[in-house]
Amino acid sequence: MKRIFITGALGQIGTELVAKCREIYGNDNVLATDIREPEAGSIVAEGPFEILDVTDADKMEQLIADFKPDTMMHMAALLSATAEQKPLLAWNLNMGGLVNALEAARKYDLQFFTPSSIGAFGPNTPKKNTPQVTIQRPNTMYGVNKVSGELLCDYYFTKFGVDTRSVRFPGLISYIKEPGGGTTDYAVDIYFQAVREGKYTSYIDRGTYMDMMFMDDAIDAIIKLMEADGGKLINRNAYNLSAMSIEPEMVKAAIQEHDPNFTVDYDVDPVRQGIAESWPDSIDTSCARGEWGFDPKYDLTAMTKRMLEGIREKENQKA
Ligand code: VAH
Repeated sequence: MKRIFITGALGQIGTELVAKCREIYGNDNVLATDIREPEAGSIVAEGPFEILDVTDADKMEQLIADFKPDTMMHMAALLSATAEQKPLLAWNLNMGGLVNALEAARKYDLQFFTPSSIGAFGPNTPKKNTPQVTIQRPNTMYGVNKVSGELLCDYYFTKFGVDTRSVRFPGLISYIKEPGGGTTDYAVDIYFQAVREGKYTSYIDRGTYMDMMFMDDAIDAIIKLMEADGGKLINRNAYNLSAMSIEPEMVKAAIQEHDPNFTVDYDVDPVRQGIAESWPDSIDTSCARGEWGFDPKYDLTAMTKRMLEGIREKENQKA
């Protein structure tokens, strides 16, 4: 992997993935693309950038022909809550964009990464220590997109020899770029509100466990997977990844270690609560650990410290 083409570069993962790839592979070896211009001062704006709607196959292939990458990281997608509000838009963007990206990878012989999600599991998937290979019958459009995407990546690998690689991300927690439209976003919002307001109203109920991971561990995992020996990858369609299984009261307690007066109350959103309850409580990551050395560094305590420090620094810069 030396020269990388990234879609969805302005998203929660894309923003930090672009920065990390430019740090490792060189600023000019990473072409960031997204459907809108980056904001002035954005990390993404510090290197090559092009406007791209991933449903426009011709534009995608024209940019690839010009930039000549060896790797595609396809990050553009609508997240779970938005996808449930606009299911047909989600299907067209999430699946139309993925097919275009896989076709481009096939035609230009690109190594390929796109994320799946714990959202690829459904209500009848085993909830605790969810296996790498198990029942996948999600009841959300996002989940249907993610299962379809895993199968499509498998197909392009077996049928066309495209070096497709993927992971099932848990909720990802970051202070660099606030997410939008996800179910796990409460676990990001709670930190921002702790710093800004000293209190938080959670739309996910107490006791609702979901897998989560600090963004630094997610970005490191993508790089490690893409640099791994492909001959050793058995579950390349999508590796279970997670660093912790947490629920809102646990996050509250971790924040209270820093701010004892921080409070949380609940105003549960039935749609996002329903999505969260259809997902596993905790997933098994032994395949990722065994096949390519996945090894997250941040637990809830370390993540909370980093989040509060990072948000305070951002808020002070605004002041
Ligand atoms: C979402 N953050 O909430 C995403 C993710 C596992 C959750 O896919 O939709």
